[in-house]
Amino acid sequence: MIYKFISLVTLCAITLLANSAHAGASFDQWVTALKAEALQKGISQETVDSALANVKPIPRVIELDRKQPEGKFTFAQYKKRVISDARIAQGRRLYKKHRADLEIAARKYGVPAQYLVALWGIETSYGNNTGGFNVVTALATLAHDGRRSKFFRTELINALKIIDDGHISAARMKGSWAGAMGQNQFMPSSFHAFAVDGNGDGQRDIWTTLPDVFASTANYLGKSGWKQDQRWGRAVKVPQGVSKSLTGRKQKKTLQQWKNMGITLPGGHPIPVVPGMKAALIAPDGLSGSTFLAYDNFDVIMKWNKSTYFATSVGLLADEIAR
Ligand SMILES: [Ca+2]
Repeated sequence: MIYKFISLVTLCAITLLANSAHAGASFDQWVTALKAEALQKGISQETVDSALANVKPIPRVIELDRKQPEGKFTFAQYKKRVISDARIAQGRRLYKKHRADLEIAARKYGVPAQYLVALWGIETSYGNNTGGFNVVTALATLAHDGRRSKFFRTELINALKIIDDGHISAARMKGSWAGAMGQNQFMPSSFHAFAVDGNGDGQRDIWTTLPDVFASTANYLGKSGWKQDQRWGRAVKVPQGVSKSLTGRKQKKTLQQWKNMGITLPGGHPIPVVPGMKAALIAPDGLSGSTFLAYDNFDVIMKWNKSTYFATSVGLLADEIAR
């Protein structure tokens, strides 16, 4: 009874403090309540104390959160930045260099290796740009801030759990300003759902162990419904007269129907038709820009990042890497 009473009081305190964050509760008070919540959720005292010792908000994180560059680029501009010749060349080199580890992950989870390399390349430039922020501090900053407190607070508790499980130390847990971690930029919740131990050492290390990075990415896509006998989609040519109203990811038609409308490969050859297989017509810059038929795997990539620009670029880079 007494325990119940105490935990109820603690809970009320947590709720009060969480709700009053944007009303001006001091950051230190907020951290105190967070520590109580973390302990209650089974994270050890040692982890809570060490990971949250001296944690202070990072002003730069708030600044970056306020000015996200959504919708600033056309797809043509975005693609030029994301799929540079240098990135393609490096992707091909790394594909060869890490072929053995990539193939193990590809076979086990049923996702072709070029997609694992493409995601690695686009997320962090093949591990070169994983973000220099301490994930716990960045997430604490955003969870305290108030704009999306609930989401980031959950991610912060998830991050503490990863540290507590011994996969990485708090100091080495680096990521983006928004808490996306390691070489494939998993949020802590994705880490719990999809990160796997590729090299069998007992740790799921998406920061420095490439077999773990590849296996975790492959597991994410595999569990999200990847169809290994299909591509992501392909570039196509759309004839005059096809209505813009037919474009968009939700409007699927069979490949035969698209073919009947005169859609061809970019060079004018007929598109391959698999009976019953459906695709959506994607035109990120309108029908006068680049156009694509997107298959079911396109939707799987969209689960990773809900952006048509992103999914199309992953597909195109994967094709270039495997070419
Ligand atoms: Ca491992």
